[in-house]
Order: sequence, then structure tokens, then C-alpha cells
Amino acid sequence: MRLRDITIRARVLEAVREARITDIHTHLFSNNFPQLLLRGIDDLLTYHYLAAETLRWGVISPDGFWKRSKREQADLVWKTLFIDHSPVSEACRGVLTVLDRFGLDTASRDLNSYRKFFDALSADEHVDRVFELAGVDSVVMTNDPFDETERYTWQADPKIDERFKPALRLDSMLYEWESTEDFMREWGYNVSDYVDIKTCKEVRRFLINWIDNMNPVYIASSLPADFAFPDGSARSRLISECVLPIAEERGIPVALMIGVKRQVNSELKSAGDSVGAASLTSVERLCQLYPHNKFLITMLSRENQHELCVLARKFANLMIFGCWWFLNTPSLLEETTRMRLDLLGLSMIPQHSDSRVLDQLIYKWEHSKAVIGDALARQYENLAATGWNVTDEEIRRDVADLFGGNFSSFADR
Ligand code: FIX
Ligand code: ZN
Repeated sequence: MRLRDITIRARVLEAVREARITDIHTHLFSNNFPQLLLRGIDDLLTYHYLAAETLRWGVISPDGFWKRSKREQADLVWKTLFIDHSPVSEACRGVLTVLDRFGLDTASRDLNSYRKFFDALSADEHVDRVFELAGVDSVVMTNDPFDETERYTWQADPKIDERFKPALRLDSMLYEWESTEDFMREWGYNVSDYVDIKTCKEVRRFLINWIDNMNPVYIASSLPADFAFPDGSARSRLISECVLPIAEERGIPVALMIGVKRQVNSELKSAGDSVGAASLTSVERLCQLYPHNKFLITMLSRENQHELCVLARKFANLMIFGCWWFLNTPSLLEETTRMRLDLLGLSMIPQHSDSRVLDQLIYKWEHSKAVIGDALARQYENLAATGWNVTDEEIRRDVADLFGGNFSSFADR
């Protein structure tokens, strides 16, 4: 079927709206980890994005804010960002999108009525409703083997809800080898301060055990803006001697999230991280030196996006994913997605949600889909203008790849 130009935009927007999603990076947990599953209005309002926005108004010191209970923090965020000022930021609008999609009356501004609604939902019911409203089939979690609460669940060998896929996150090890090696020794791995040959062998054994236990869809780490590889550091040796060989042997991609500056304002705690432009040379080297490894790469700074796209044109083992964190705003998502479509066509993963609170899946995906749909519609309109026959079937095939297929083909999962 050939679509007339006039209908192309509508068809693309519809295909994107209806696309089922594989969300390849979140901080969500299934109900197998009950203490870690964040959900409902108080968790939405105390999201660290909104804590940062609240503290900017100077109505309370960071220390005073963190000393309050979660409910008191939520009250203050609501008053400061939604009542005393209009909630125009992306993170504020997101809360309202969620309330609206659940059928709650945002015009009432009645926080306690929203609390009543969420309190009445059981965790299982809540997960089902959010996945349905967001059009999400599965999400990838962020699983840290050094986190006590998580370890407890993993060791109990649970049957994890299949909609929640594990990812083995190694930040603790790659950022603070000195503190993690003590834990590893306690758990029976014969490792030492200096990452020598014997220690690498033990770290590989640790990774294999966790991969067997968790069955992760990828191994991941965030990395600082000054990440350099190789640079002779413990991190560099752990990556080259342990992570990459095991990932290659098991056919598991390595996800690197580059460009964070942790704790530029430590008083803000979880809201205190920032961004820095990184050098792409390290990613280039990784792709050159390890052609049999698969790299999922996202970069935090806007300045890195163009170079990253160009690099992805050179290496099929590099898959760009998502507009991460401070890039996940409509304005930056639009320019980044349009550039990716121009430079890479459809061979990329345009977005992940990074949701920390279950309900965020609803707004993060709805807002992202609107922007991605619009960017995609322009590309098909331009194709049609050349006389190319743009069919409904092909639009739907391409959209399904962007929202899930590209990840499963690349990760082979
Ligand atoms: O390192 C990460 O995975 C980051 O996404 C988070 O740590 C960050 O706090 C976040 O929630 C960003 O959206
Ligand atoms: Zn994240």
C-alpha cells in the first residue's frame, strides 16, 4: 500500500504510539525486591531530579531536606514546585502526566487524594497497570552485586518476574576497587589491592558466578567524564583483563554510560551528580581493540553526541542507546534523535527511560515517544517527497526495531 503524504505523519505517529517497548536501562526492581520497588506519588515527588529543583529555591538547606521523612519531603516539593511556582520543568510535568493517565484530577491539586489512590494499589496490580499504560513489555534493571539488599534476594535464587531483566552493574568495582576487594575477600575470592594476574583470575571467577546466578542481558558501568582507556589504572585492568574477556566468551554486551561527574555537590546526595564532556578516544580504542565485544554506549553531555554518532558509523560493534539523564528533555531529545536518524538511519536505540519510580515509565515513554515520533515522521515525509513508496508495514517494522528489535538483535537476547 502506498501512503499519500498527508497520511504519512499520522501513520508514523500512530505506529510509534502503539509500539511495544523494551526499556533497556532503568533503576526499577520487580516485586521480588520489595524494599527496592519505588512506586506512587511520594516516591515520584522525592525523585532526585525534583529534589534538586526544589533545593534551588533556597526554601530549606539540603541537610534540612534530607532529615525530613519521605512524606514531608514530598509535601515540600509539591508546595515549592507545584503550588508556589508553575510546574513547567520536564520532571514536574512528568508527575502531572502520570496523575492524568491514572485518571486523577490534576486540576484539584489535592495531594492527599493522590496518596489515597496509590495507597489502594497492591504492588502486583500497580506493576501491571503501569506496564499496560506505558506500553512497556520489559525493562532492564540495574543490579549491583555489592548491594546488601539485592544480594539477599539473588542468593535466595528467586524466580524473577520475567518482565524485569537483570543487568550486572559494576560501578562499585570499577570506581572503588579498594573498597570492593575487601567484600570479595570476605566472600572467598583471593584478591589483592593491586590488580595483578592472580586477582584478575579471581575477578573473572566472580563475574562468571554472578552471570550464572543472574543471567544478565548486559554488563554495565557508568564512567566519569575523564574516563581514559587504557590508562594503567585498576579500572582499566579490570576492564581489559576481566570484564571484556568474560563478556566476549559469554556473548554479553558491555554497556558504558560515560560523562558523569559524581557528587559535584555532595550536600545534595543523590541529586548532587553533574555532567562533563568526555573524550571519544577511549570508546574508539575499545571498539578497535576489542572487535569481538559488543558495546552499548550512551554519553551524558550534549557536546559528545555528534562525535559518538560518527564513531558508530565506523564500528558495527558499537550500538548507541538513549538520551541519558540531563539529555532526556524534549528539546535535547529532539536534536539528538534527528541527528542520529540523519547519520545512522535506524541502526540505534533512540531511548531508554532510566526510571527509578515505577510510575515514571508512563511519562518518560509518553514524552519521549512524542518527540521521537515527530522526528521519525519528518524522515518518512522526506522519503515520500522523492517518490519512494513508504508503506505502513515498513513503518511498523522500523518502529518495532527502534523500540525493541535493535536491542534484542544486538544483544542476541
Ligand atoms: O548511573 C546511572 O545509571 C544514572 O542514570 C543514575 O545514577 C542517575 O542517578 C539517574 O537516575 C539518571 O537518570
Ligand atoms: Zn541510570
